[in-house]
Amino acid sequence: MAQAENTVKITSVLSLEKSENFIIKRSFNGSLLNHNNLGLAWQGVFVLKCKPQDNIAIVTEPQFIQIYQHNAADVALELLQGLSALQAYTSPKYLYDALGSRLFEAITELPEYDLTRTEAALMHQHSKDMAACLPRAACWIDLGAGNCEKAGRLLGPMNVARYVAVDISVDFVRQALATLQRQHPSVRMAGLGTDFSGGLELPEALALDPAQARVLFYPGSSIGNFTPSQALEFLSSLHRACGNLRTGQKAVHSNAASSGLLIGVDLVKDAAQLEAAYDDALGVTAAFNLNLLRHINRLLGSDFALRDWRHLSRFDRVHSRIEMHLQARHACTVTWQGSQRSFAAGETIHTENAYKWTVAGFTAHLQAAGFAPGHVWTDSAERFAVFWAPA
Ligand code: AVI
Repeated sequence: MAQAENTVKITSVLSLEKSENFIIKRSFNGSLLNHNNLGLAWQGVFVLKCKPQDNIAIVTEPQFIQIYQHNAADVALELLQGLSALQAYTSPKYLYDALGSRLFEAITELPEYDLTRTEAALMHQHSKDMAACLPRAACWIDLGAGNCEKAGRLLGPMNVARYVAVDISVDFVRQALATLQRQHPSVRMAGLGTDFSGGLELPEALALDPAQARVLFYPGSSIGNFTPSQALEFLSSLHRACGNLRTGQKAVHSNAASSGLLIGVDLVKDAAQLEAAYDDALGVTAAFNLNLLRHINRLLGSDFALRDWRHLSRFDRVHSRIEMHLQARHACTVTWQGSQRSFAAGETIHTENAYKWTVAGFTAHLQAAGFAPGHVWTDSAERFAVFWAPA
């Protein structure tokens, strides 16, 4: 019996019925894949009859951990602080309710917004080169994973052994992770719901192996939505997350290449091109920005009228950033939770910054955060860069 368990080759299920003379008995939480790649959920002890030559996949279900808990009072306080400031502002995270996330996906399809496509092309074009720089059989930690599409394309080429999809809610990654798990049965997967915008903390519950190299994956130039000082703090937290969680020391890696950060960064370019990317002809970015007011109305019980506001985006060369604002079309008063604010015609709410970096500037920032010099890949027009920064 024990010998039988050890000798069965486990790859993918061809048939569960045809075999008679072989039995595997295991206790686990997981699924079996049938030949259509459909998972059958199993829990507890099961007995499976098959022959040694049968190909069988035993796939554990992804682990799901939810840390972030929505606290309505904290959210209201944060929003009220920003909306009451002399220059009203809101955190860009409030752009992403369910509709906002869909509108952002639509933005990535726009001809004016080539950031996502350029990054995907770079990853594809240089995947061999990247695989040579990055640690093999590593644990990939995908920050802002969403539909897990970007990392999903790299799991095979980069020989990923473990994959952790991080987003504010595990519900955002649940479906995608289940699908990915079926496609990559040998990769151990987890979904982590946490708000990492203030710095990444990896919980003990993940039981990460300190001896396994880690690749922190942060594509999409979301780092551009942090100010440079916030970005430095955030990158420093990522540098710490490359190390040993329990002792606070660097992990001991058996792999030749060490842990590090693989990050996509949008670069400074022509102002007209940048402004078009954040104010497209179809008005999708305008809808994305205006939708924030609906989200705030739900969170705060406020009465923003969308028709009173217009989308504004401009490139600020001094700060090297696109600024997105919502501008009052005329004088209006907005009320919330027993209070109110009047906005003069032309007054704005600052809703997002998207910093555009130079290769030299971002390299220096990575090093200030503790990363070692690594590698950078850019497209021929230097519109976008992917950095590999070893810890
Ligand atoms: C998510 N983030 C990188 C996007 C950006 O380009 O700053 C968000 C966005 N805002 C307007 N368009 C896209």
